[in-house]
Amino acid sequence: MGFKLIIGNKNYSSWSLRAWLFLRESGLPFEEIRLPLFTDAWSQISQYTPAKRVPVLLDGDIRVWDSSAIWGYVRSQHPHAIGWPSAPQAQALARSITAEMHSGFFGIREQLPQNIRARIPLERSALAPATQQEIDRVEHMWTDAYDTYGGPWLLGDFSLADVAYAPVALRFVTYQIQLSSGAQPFVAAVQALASIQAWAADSAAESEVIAVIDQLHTPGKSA
Ligand SMILES: N[C@@H](CCC(=O)N[C@@H](CS)C(=O)NCC(=O)O)C(=O)O
Repeated sequence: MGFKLIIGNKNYSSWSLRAWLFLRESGLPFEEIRLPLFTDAWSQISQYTPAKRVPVLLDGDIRVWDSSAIWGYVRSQHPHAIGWPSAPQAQALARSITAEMHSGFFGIREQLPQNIRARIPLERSALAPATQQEIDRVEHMWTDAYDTYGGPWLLGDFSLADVAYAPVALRFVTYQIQLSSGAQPFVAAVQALASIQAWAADSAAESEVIAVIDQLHTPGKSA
């Protein structure tokens, strides 16, 4: 019996994308079950996880939720799935920045929510100071990683750090956040991935709209 992955809307669900991208880039087959957030179908989520969040991985009657738990569980069975660099220094950085994403960047999450098919140009100066600082942090992180490891991905070869930050790159595209030249190669690498292009095409074809996200930066409606 193969894996099944429960995901939310491709357009809006960044954590779903992280689990999906990991499985796709690992070359592991899986069936996709899409439960668009906050629709009638979404109520089925409680059948799959008491946490009521996506993504959830089903492996027969085993259920794993939370993107990082899904990576770890799958990697325990498929050691060649996308993982960490083996060199200690690179691995330390990859693990650290990935954990930083998993447990932080609340300003980016709140003010630049994933909305892959939209283009909503924003000036950095229009964002809260804390969000601007987070964007600066990401920009420096990506620049330093490329300076140190030389690309084509953050730590050289594609790793879980790239999976973690791919949705952030897509947010910068949505909101047309101008990045320094040192941080641009990561955005370009993410956009060039066939798996990301497939996910973006599916996002564009989705009919559901989460108005609070689409209208977040509409004058008079912003938070
Ligand atoms: N840390 C979790 C986050 C999961 C999460 O917040 N998922 C969002 C969609 S991207 C969700 O299910 N939201 C539903 C809700 O808030 O009710 C992970 O890594 O999987």
